Amino acid sequence: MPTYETLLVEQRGRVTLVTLNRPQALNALNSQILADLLAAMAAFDADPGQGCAVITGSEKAFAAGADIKEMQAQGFADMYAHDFFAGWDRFTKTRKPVIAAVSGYALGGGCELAMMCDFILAADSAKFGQPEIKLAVSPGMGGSQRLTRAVGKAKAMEMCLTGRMMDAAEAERAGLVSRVVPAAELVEEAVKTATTIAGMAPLAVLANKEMVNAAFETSLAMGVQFERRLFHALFATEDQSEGMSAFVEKRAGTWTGK
Ligand code: CO8
Repeated sequence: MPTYETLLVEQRGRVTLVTLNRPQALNALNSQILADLLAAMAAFDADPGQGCAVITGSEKAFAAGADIKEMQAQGFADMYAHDFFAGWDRFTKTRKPVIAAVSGYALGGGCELAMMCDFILAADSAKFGQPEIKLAVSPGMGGSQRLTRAVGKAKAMEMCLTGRMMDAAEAERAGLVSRVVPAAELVEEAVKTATTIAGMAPLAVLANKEMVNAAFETSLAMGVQFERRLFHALFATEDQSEGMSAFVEKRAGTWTGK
């Protein structure tokens, strides 16, 4: 297993558990964390023994934003010439599912990273916010778009314009997180959920992720068509025949990933 400067990565069966590890900066997302996360996600995607990833932070902070100290001295020319933050788009190209397990602060880039994952499990201590406006900037890693799609215009606009935080209960009501669990059980629950996903037929997992994501990029008719074609395509897999035979024969299916 490679080691990373800013991450702890361990494999729990078919689940890759990635812990953001810059405690001195409340896991603020600097260029090193981005480089490490991209490398860890590429290794996860390429490993046929791994089926689902969990990204978590510390009890106090999932991540308190992009690294303000790294951005402080930058001007427009540097930001534009280097297309600052564009690397995060590569994170969203991870093909296998990634769950964000959020405890404590998920602010600015931290909230945006959580929203780049496929879904968010929140500890009851979680706090979500886009406070960039207080620094006289704005979300820069997709927050204005993903938050709006997740919780609707009213809440997204209020949060971006005031920088107010949402607690876990409000985030669940608003549809930002899939579930809230006690903080002490967060990582265990996320790994359990990831283990369930990693136990499914691998091609069906990829297809399900791809079609849900298509809902954000297409019209309803195109999305329904895309879903149906992928559904048809799954009937070309060995695992589809195994899955349906196993059901009829009242036994558990075993998957080949083919
Ligand atoms: N960047 C760098 N360092 C940070 C960050 C951050 N985002 N957040 C916290 N830290 C550091 C603090 O500076 C402090 O370091 P030190 O001990 O050296 O002073 C250490 O982490 C601990 O933080 P605090 O002492 O502040 O801890 P508290 O418990 O008092 O407060 C908070 C916790 C409320 C989370 C507080 O740290 C905070 O408000 N942090 C900043 C939150 C924020 O504004 N996040 C948004 C950042 S901007 C962003 O994410 C996207 C910008 C998009 C720009 C677009 C460009 C293209």
